[in-house]
Amino acid sequence: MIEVISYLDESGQLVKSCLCEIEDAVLLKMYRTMCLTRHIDERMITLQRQGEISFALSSRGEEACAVASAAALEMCDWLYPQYREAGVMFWRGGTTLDYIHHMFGDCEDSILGRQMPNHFGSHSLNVVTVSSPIGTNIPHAAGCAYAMKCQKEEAVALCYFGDGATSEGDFYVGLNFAAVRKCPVIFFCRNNGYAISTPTSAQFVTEGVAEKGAAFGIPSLRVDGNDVVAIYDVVQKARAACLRGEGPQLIEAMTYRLGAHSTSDDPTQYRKNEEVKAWEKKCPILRLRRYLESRKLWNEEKENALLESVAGEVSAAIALAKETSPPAVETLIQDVYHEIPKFLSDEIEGMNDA
Ligand SMILES: Cc1ncc(C[n+]2csc(CCOP(=O)(O)OP(=O)(O)O)c2C)c(N)n1
Repeated sequence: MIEVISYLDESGQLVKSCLCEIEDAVLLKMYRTMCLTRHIDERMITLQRQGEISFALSSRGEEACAVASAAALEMCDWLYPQYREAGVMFWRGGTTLDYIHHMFGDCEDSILGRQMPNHFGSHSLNVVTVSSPIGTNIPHAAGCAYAMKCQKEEAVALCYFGDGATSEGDFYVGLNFAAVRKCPVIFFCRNNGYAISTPTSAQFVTEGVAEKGAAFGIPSLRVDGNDVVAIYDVVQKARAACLRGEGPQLIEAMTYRLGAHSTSDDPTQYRKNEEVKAWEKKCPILRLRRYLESRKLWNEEKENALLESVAGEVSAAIALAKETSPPAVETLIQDVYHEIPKFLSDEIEGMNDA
């Protein structure tokens, strides 16, 4: 059985053996970023139900994976998110307003509504745009890491994916390439128990995903995915190993998807409420809050001020996005052709005339 590395227990106390030290400012920024992510997710689901946006996915319960891992890296490192990693955008300085414009797919969305909601990305933040086909980001990240190795860059790529992505061929292709070429890439799997309605028990007979990394000769470990301290520590160590030339590293973060897969899903059809309730007690945000309180870094007053400021920031951004026009029809084919074929320019003209 592979051990699950965990430093912060459910009551927010650090286990004695923990040697990882994280600066207070980093802990507080992680907490704010996780709270912001959760609040935005909740508001986006409501907006979808109100018909304001087309679709929404949430990282409820999994916020620590994105935020603590991003916190352990440097800005020069390239990130390849799946779609439950909005927290990396906020950690790296992406604004609430930019994110909400993206969720609306309006003319201020950096990708002009040409992707689904939650398919964020940012060139300036070194975050590669989310790709809908599951698992395709895995060989992309391996290739990026190989290029950085060839160019002798002091940076790594980190690729996020769910347990479901490890049932795709791209997972095996990406891991094997990275292992053979000793690419400086961290494969970060959020094992949240499900690929939509398919539980991990129906996907593989191993205990989890770490065993699969070991099969490629990749150092692979399992960490508590709701524990920011443990995630920060293992990602920092994995980065150092990559930069020492030790090749790819795999981290399996054990977590749970507390919400539905997306606004197109009803999880009551395939899992029991007791299972969800048990995981709610392991909430990564609550656990970090208790730890901050035990270190006298947090209290009720600060909590209320934070929630108020986050709610205000998000409401203001939503109000602006509601007033923003959709992208111009021409942008549908912008950046695709050197010379736009006549049949398409005719179609665009027809749509504009309609
Ligand atoms: C190649 C491919 N097959 C199927 C889908 C449909 N699909 C979208 S998300 C998803 C589940 C992915 O599960 P997992 O990787 O565990 O991530 P999670 O949603 O649990 O975070 C599936 C099957 C897809 N987008 N791409």
